[in-house]
Amino acid sequence: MSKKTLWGSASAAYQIEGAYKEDGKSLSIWDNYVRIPGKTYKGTNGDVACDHYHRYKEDVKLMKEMGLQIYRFSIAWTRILPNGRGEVNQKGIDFYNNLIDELIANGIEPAITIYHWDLPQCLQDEYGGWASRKIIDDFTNYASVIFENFADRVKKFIVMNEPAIFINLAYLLDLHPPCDKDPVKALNGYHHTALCHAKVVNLYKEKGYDGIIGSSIAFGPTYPASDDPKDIEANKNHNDLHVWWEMDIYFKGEYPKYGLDYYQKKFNAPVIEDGDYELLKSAAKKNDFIGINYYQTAVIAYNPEDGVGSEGGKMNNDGKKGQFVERGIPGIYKSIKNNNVEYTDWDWAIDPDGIRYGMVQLKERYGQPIFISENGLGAFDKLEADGSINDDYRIKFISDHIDAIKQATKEGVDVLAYCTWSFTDLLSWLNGYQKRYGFVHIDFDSKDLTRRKKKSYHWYKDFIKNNG
Ligand code: BGP
Repeated sequence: MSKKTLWGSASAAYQIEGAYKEDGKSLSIWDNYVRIPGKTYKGTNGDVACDHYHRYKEDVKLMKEMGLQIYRFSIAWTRILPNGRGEVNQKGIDFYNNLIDELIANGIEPAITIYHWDLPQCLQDEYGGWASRKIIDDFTNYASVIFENFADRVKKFIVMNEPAIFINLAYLLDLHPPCDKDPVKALNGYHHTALCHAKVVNLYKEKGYDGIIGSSIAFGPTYPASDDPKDIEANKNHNDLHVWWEMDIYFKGEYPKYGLDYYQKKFNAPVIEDGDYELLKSAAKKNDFIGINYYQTAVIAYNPEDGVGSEGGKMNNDGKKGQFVERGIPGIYKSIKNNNVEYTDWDWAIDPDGIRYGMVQLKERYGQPIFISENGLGAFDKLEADGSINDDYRIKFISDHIDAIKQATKEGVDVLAYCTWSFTDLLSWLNGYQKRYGFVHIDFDSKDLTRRKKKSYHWYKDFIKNNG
């Protein structure tokens, strides 16, 4: 393992901060969406969440005691620019300044995610948010406010978190705000995220800040279902429509040809304006790392003309295992169950070797260092009568993935940092508080949101102490 790999954890503003309308913060699309009946598991929301806004010192103290080397968190746009643009809210800036200073004082490197899904509602209302190119100027301005205020002390920036997830769940699957099903908006929206990333990377470099910058993609490597040439071709086509589609435009500045032909023919989208490729390519060259959030792999098979579509079944957001459904594009591909691996209670495939396999692919395709910005296990944890939480399954999950990462480094992959998802338990967007990821248990039923160290907390602490 490269000596410089930093061991850390990650979070996102909406999932931990709470204080959803305090100190001048305006409402984001998530603050409103969670109030629509039936949208989230049992109507859970982030109004209070972990109350990290008021308790960040206690959380940082726990990080320090663990020996965490890097902590990735996101900025809530609505805290620092309540109108989306214009007047800066000093109280929002103060909160993040305090958090950054507290981290640094405790020997933990802060890493900022600029956008982790909580768009100001006012920009959604004004011009339709990500569906409009107007987002580009507002986003770049928002990023510039972040750089001006925090880049003196923060040296690692992740511009976008999982753009394909927030776009596709909003514009294809009706599962994220603004729930506006329209494949053209999905394709254009994704293109706009890439343009925002590119503008912000260029801005950061032009201003000469002395840190590194990239974006994080939800990376799910895939295997063909068999050695049948039809499955192998289906897998290749799937990746050109999704996996490489999502990555190439960020890290090469172009779309895979098969995917572009398919989407242009079918939807006449995305709309690519003069100068877009130039911008995207110039930023791809300056990008410092590829961020990946790795949870699982998929198996891809050929899908006959009368086969499954992208609809059907519901998403497992209650943790009742066994709700996996095949989805795909008739005549092209479908994703099927992997019978060689175990699944979590939320039907996510557990495949540690997949992260090695995927990172080696990324090294060959892009040749850039990798920042693992999320990896972790969502599970039901049991709080024992004596206050202990014995999450041996999480220890196994994380240590198996770290072993695979070590193997990848032997195969030449440069890993800058590894951040688990997550440090404390937090709100899972659609799955409520019962799907837990943290090293630190939070008793969401108790009034004071008691923090307790899980068994995995002590394990990761020892692991970091011994440098892996
Ligand atoms: C990623 C998000 C995180 C986090 C994680 C776990 O997609 O970037 O914010 O939520 O997945 O997902 P979930 O909470 O759905 O289990």
